[in-house]
Amino acid sequence: MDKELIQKLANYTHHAEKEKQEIKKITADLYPELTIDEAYLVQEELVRQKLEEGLTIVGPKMGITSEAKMKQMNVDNPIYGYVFDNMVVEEGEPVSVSNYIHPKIEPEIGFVLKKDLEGPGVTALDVLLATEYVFPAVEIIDSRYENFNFTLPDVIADNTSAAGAIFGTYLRKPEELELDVVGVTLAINGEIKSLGAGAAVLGHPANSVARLANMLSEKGEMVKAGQPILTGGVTAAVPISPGDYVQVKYGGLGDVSFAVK
Ligand code: 0L1
Ligand code: MG
Repeated sequence: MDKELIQKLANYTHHAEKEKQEIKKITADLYPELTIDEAYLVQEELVRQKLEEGLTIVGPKMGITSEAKMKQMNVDNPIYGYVFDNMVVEEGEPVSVSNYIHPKIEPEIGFVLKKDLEGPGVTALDVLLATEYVFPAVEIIDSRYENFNFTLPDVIADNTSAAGAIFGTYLRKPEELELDVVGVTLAINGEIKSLGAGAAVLGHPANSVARLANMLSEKGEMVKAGQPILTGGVTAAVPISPGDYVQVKYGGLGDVSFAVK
């Protein structure tokens, strides 16, 4: 795959994100043979373009972390992308649907490490020992592709649908709770829309951070201390609309609430 094509595909998803315009998936006809490795090259170029525009990376995010989603997409590995500074919504601020194409929200468990983690061979125990604190978070995903319809390479080239993040401020040491049995409910206007437990994330959210460290090691990178890490959806993603009031509760890990306008 030559540099020109990588740039063309990164421009394609990047432009759609900036213009909030739905696009056909890359594999529909632009480049049907896109592989996972090539898709990460496109993602790297997209990240490079964003950095060149003056944006900064806040932290990495994991996606496709539930067994159900992995089976549905017929893959063995989750995927990763990046949350940028312009995606962060401060807790308490409303989420404005007009900033997105067709946003959905996912409750997630976030980690902040006190030391860098470099794979290969990183385990969940290594992650827990390296963790400064865990926190509740909500990710806003907004695939740039029509109807959230994509293959795995497509979504990797679209920075794994990353569009927004609300980082809750209720911080806990990982030893203070069992993250696999943290129950999560997501209610909109008082009605429960989805629910789950931390174990939905690769059996335990620490496994997700370990997988991230091990995947990043394949390109000589590591998971860095101090960055918030989104480990993947604990429940199914739920669409949001103006007028919604969202309340997400995390057993033993606080809550995150916000209005949608
Ligand atoms: O964060 C996620 O799990 C989303 C990954 C991309 C899949 C999607 O957009 O549904
Ligand atoms: Mg997510």
